[in-house]
Amino acid sequence: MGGSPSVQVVMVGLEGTGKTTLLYRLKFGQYTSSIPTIGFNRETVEAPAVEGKSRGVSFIIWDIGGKDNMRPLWKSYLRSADGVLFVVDSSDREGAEEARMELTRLVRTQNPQSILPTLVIANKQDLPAAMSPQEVAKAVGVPELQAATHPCRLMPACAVTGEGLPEAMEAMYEMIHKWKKSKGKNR
Ligand SMILES: Nc1nc2c(ncn2[C@@H]2O[C@H](COP(=O)(O)OP(=O)(O)O)[C@@H](O)[C@H]2O)c(=O)[nH]1
Ligand SMILES: [Mg+2]
Repeated sequence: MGGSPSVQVVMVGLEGTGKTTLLYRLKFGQYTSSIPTIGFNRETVEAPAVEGKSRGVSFIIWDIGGKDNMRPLWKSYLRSADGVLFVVDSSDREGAEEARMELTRLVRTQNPQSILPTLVIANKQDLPAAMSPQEVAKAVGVPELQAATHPCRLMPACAVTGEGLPEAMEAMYEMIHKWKKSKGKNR
């Protein structure tokens, strides 16, 4: 086919963590107010440049609603995906346990031979009550997944200002690239 590389990612997480805000921040380069997602949004976005350098990668991002009745569907979206973005509200200490359970479930329901690379985004880092990236990682069980050798990392961000998103998308791309190489895939 040629042209610039394109990867598909599924974005999930509890409701109100900022997924749709993040999607439109990437799409339009500015804050766009959103309404709660019913069903899903799908957009193709160019990866933002990191330190002025663009890789020219495009992401097809599926933003799946986080209401409990949508969660059983998360898994079905994984089939055509190359990676998962799991968005967490860093200021929501009470929701962290539920996020940990959903993240663990999402990883564990996949075939152990082909668990998709998962990037946890510790969003809303701008809020004074936000946990540090290290605290979020611990709260949602990232160290446990890494200890089980699942491809999982965490990056901090603020979807409203876009801070951290270029680095987060770069990390997601690197994880996918590495994963595809290890699986001998070049889709
Ligand atoms: N302070 C702050 N608010 C955010 C951030 N990202 C999203 N929000 C707000 O969180 C609320 C839920 O966002 P939304 O994108 O609809 O969440 P979704 O349910 O995960 O799609 C909205 O009021 C957003 O403006 C962020 O990084 N910082
Ligand atoms: Mg939404």
